[in-house]
Amino acid sequence: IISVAELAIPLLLFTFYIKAQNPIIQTKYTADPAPMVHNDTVFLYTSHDEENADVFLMKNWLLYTSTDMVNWTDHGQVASLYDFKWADKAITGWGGFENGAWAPQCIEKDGKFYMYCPVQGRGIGVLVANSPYGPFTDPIGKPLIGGNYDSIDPTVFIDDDGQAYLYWGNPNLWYVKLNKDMISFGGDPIKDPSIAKVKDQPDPFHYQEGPWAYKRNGKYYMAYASTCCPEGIGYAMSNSPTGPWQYKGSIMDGDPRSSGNHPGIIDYKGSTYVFGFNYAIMKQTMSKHYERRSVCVEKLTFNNDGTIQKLPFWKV
Ligand code: FUB
Repeated sequence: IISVAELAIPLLLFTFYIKAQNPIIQTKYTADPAPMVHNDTVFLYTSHDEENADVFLMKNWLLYTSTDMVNWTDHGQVASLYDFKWADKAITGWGGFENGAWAPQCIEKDGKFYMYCPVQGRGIGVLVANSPYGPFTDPIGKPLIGGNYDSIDPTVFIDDDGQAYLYWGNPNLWYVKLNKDMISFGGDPIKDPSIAKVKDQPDPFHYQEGPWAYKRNGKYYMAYASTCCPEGIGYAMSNSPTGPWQYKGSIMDGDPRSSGNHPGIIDYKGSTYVFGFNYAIMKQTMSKHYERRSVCVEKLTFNNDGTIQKLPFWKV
């Protein structure tokens, strides 16, 4: 008969082995994780902070894959700013062209992969591919969402009835219902007031940017980079994908030494994971606004009423 101690040691070792070491990507600077589960594999699309930046230097989007949430295969660049011919290259400064490949998200529908990409300052574009690895091309040749709608940080969600929603924005949360083709919509974008910061009101969990739509047990969740700055990860819940959203609290507070954050949530092999980022491998002598970020991941635990248990922040 095996003793409890004999059982406990391999169990402990196994638990240690399967826990990812954060940051999970340490060979490049990555931010704005957008995980997608397809055919038992996690496809992790990220934005990419380059060296030599004063603030943001972001030209392309990267892809990593994993089947165990511990080992990640680097597939390199999956798309870039240069895939959008309409993106004006003449702009310089903070909004300069090569500072623009901000937070993307990719989703599968009917065997095609749609990647929504902000070109900071110019709008949100969409790319399409027949494979999650690409090659991705621009099917419409213009921004899907023009530049006048706080147009960064798209998140896309397809409900059980097949209706797709695109949300985005900083400092406001906007959304549209996408048409079946995933590359068009009717009417005007709608601004959601329900989780916006109320001017001059203390409110630690208000929506700032980086929305991520997610559904579990019939309840809709909107996770987002909350407060500013530092940004933690907050979340709100609703009975409908179009809100109104109700603040539920903080999944993770912001590390005081960091600046941003950006959630991505998936269910995979029986667990729910939240991705985000920290500044752990940026040189400690750099200020937090030298954006050299690193994607991290943690398991989420839900309470019986669907609310989420708070996690400690990823230390810088
Ligand atoms: O990575 C550039 C921007 O910083 C993202 O679009 C925001 O969500 C924040 O992470």
